[in-house]
Amino acid sequence: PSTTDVTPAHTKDIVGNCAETSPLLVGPLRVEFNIPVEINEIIKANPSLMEGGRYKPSECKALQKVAIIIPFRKRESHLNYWLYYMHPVLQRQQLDYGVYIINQDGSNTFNRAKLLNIGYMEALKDYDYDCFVFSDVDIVAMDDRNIYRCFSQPRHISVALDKFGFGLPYYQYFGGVSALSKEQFTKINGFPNTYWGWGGEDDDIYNRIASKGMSISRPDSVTGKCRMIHHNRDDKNDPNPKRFDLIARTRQTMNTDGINSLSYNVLRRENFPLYVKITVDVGNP
Ligand code: BGN
Repeated sequence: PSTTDVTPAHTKDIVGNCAETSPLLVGPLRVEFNIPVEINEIIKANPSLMEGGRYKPSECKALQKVAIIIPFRKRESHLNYWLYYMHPVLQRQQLDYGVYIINQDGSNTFNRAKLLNIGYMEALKDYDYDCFVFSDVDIVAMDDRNIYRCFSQPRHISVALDKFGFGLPYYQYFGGVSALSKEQFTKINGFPNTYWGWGGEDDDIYNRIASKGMSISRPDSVTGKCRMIHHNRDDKNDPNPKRFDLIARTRQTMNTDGINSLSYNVLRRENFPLYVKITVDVGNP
């Protein structure tokens, strides 16, 4: 009993802010998708995580509270790779973060951007997040200096994907992984709910950002290297034939299609050791 720490709880909470650049970063990482990873190994390798894939550095006060939102449907093996590679990276980045898997129920047409809107709403019910990272489940950072946090302008994170030869496919590309502060997200009325199937929703988000006079912040193409897991096209996610017309009209539609018009039903909310999984009915086109 004499060794018991009797420091009053409140005095122990006084820790300084984390540094602008975490001293724990190591730089380039080896990322491969050849051996499957097992969920229990990932849990063992990340003992500091709290239930629901929550983490907060103990050594300093994190600069941002980040919700990582991942739209999802039947990609368990990709999710395992993502968790295996990204949890250690996010902890070295000294983020106060939580991981939200937004699982589209059923087998209707996929709606990525609506799932992202839902993730934003649902994460805010848990915690006072001030930054939202929107990530595809099949993309992993190859350098931990590519910080999964928000910047003074909306951030594009996956700027040098292997599948695009480690560069941008076109200058306005905003797909893959991006980060918006609560303020930036609110300013553009969130993301469109009306893009069913593959393609264009990221371009719509770009249009929203540009129309509000914001610009895109990006890491350099070395820090921004990312790997994508190869896969065949999913069922019920064919290219959306309406996407060309929709992206031509973003400025007319964005004020009435977005977070202010979002409707959905939560079917399940499950707390797993490495993430929160929220299964939702997003409706039909
Ligand atoms: C673009 C898609 C994006 C996609 C990128 C990279 C469209 C809109 C009509 C031109 N945009 O062509 O959604 O992220 O390719 O694959 O299809």
